[in-house]
Amino acid sequence: MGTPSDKLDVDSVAFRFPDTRKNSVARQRRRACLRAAALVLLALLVYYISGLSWSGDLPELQVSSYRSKTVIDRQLFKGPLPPAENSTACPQVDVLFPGHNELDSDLDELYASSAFRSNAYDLLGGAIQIPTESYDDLAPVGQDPRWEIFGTFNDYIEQSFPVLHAKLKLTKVNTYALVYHWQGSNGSLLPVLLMAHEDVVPVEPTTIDDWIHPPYSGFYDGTWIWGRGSCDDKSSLIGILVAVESLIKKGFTPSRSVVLAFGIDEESAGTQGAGHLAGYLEETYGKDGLAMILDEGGGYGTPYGDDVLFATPATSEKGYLDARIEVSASGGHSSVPPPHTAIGMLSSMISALEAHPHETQLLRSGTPFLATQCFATYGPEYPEKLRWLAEEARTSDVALAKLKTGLLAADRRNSALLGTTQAVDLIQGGVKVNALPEHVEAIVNHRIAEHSSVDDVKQHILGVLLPIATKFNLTLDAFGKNISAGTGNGGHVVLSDAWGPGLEPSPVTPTGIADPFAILAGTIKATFTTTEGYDKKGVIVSPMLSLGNTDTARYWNLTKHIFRYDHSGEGAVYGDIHTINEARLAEAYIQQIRFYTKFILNTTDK
Ligand SMILES: *[C@@H]1O[C@H](CO)[C@@H](O)[C@H](O)[C@H]1NC(C)=O
Ligand SMILES: *[C@@H]1O[C@H](CO)[C@@H](O)[C@H](O)[C@H]1NC(C)=O
Ligand SMILES: *[C@@H]1O[C@H](CO)[C@@H](O)[C@H](O)[C@H]1NC(C)=O
Ligand SMILES: *[C@@H]1O[C@H](CO)[C@@H](O)[C@H](O)[C@H]1NC(C)=O
Ligand SMILES: *[C@@H]1O[C@H](CO)[C@@H](O)[C@H](O)[C@H]1NC(C)=O
Ligand SMILES: CC(=O)N[C@H]1CO[C@H](CO)[C@@H](O)[C@@H]1O
Ligand SMILES: [Zn+2]
Repeated sequence: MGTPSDKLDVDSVAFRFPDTRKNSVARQRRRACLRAAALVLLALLVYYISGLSWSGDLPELQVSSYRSKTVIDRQLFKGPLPPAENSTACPQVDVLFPGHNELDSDLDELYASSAFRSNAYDLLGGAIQIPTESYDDLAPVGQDPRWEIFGTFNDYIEQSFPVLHAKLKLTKVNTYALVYHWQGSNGSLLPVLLMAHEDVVPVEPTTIDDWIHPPYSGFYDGTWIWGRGSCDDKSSLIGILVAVESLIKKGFTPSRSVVLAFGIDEESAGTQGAGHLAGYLEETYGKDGLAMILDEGGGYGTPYGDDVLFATPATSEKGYLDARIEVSASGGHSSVPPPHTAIGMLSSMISALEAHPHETQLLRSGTPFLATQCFATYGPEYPEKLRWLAEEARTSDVALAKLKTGLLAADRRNSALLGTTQAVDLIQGGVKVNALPEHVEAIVNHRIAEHSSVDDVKQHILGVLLPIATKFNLTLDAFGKNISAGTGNGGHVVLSDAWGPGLEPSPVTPTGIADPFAILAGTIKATFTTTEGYDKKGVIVSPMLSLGNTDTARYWNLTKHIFRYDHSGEGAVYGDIHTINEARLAEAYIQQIRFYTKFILNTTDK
């Protein structure tokens, strides 16, 4: 991570998925709102279907009828499994209802009451009214007056949750980041950490008139709660606080401690919030000192037919590297040019990189493979050929290779899940039309695949550029090492980290049936199946790879069990996050509160 321009926010992933976001307002109102993270995670899958042009030498298959129980263990392929059937390809857990059943149902009853709801809407609306905007060029806390609004926000939080503030210990980290500690009764259990961020993406002033209700109104119109932060991420932050406050009012004491940590610059550099919180949390709780972490991230949707919900917590995140390529050459008058100027040489390098994209891989041990297994096993409208291949690919290397080809052919955007991406996003060079350029540079943005590493990416770049440096007689400094390349009479090329060291792909959170992942999965299922109006055939919880990063990128030392999940999905957001008309479906926000409540109960009950 590093400079302010270095956006690693999961919400900033530059992808757009046109088929899931056709932009008529009417349509947005009907469906809408995946959080961007949910979008990134889920919409890719929709692409597995759309535009599927791949055809291989496969038997013709009939479109799905659920295969019967007796032939679950394969032999003959017969379409998707019903969600109630367990499988080895995508093992599912049962719904997990909190042990304190009465408390949970009491709270569900409370959350259904209109008094509770209107109070909860007010609390979120009030939080939205405080514009805690996150700027890329913010100087550190204390040096930039634009941070002061976070003090107002924190005062608001303290006034709004008196019961919580009487019970939990609050520590302010770097002035505005907040850590709450709720002491558990059993000191030998590791605490659980719930995260959210206080900051929001700034509202572009010229777009204010395009908002149906003003961006900092927090207005509740009877269905939606309007404004910047209503979805990303104040509904999570306030939702967590409402859940905790409600549990305390019911007299609940957790067995393990519950820690809440709220960053202040997730939407920009992350250095002032999570950057300080990481150190504080590690000092306080120790390395691997937490049982698990829950932060914003993937959501839920029905990408493969309306009757099966897929919830996709991100259990791993891609890495990140911005690589700078600088070419220096002798200047001079452009009337007597060499055959290649520095710009020409840099152009050759860029062309070569684009001609050699990073290799995609579909590994059986990887998260994209696990997710593919879940969609193929349970998605009613998953493409039949891919479903067949996914099943065969569990044991056959030939089928695995064909599955990879099939996924990539279904949509080129799937390559972002299966490989490191590169994008030449910045270029600079030349000052005058009659002067040979002496110094030119480009910056290449990389999102690093789960199976790869920062070092792999550097090696790849070096491998592609070395022959070119040699050909042009350039000396080569590759990421701090002088590599023997050309004679140097052509000039010099330097490869380096553009802003600071890259970020490795995250550790992969274990997702076994006995891991904390199962508690999350069971909690998600319990929340859905007890939601009023729930009418699905079932809920499948699948691990997922996130293409972007959240504040958790700084928290790897605290636990192996990191989950990035918002209990939010189709229909929960009006417009879109990070743009105009961000609004949270009030009902969906109540469901978030229900989810956080059950999550705390299921992770901290005796
Ligand atoms: C599903 O199968 C796994 C083993 O593959 C098992 O551990 C788990 O308990 C099963 N889940 C249910 C709901 O039976
Ligand atoms: C605290 O938790 C540990 C570990 O699960 C357990 O062995 C112990 O019995 C618990 N103590 C109490 C007082 O519940
Ligand atoms: C590289 O340098 C050699 C002499 O050292 C010269 O013959 C050759 O033309 C140069 N190549 C380029 C591309 O400038
Ligand atoms: C590489 O060589 C150049 C000159 O050829 C020198 O300026 C630079 O310091 C060297 N870098 C390293 C890392 O040795
Ligand atoms: C994690 O631990 C390592 C080794 O103790 C330390 O060098 C690193 O700074 C820690 N990472 C963070 C983000 O605090
Ligand atoms: C980890 C934990 O304490 N989970 C609780 C969640 O709810 C289940 C089902 O009632 C309890 O058995 C667990 O104790
Ligand atoms: Zn966010």
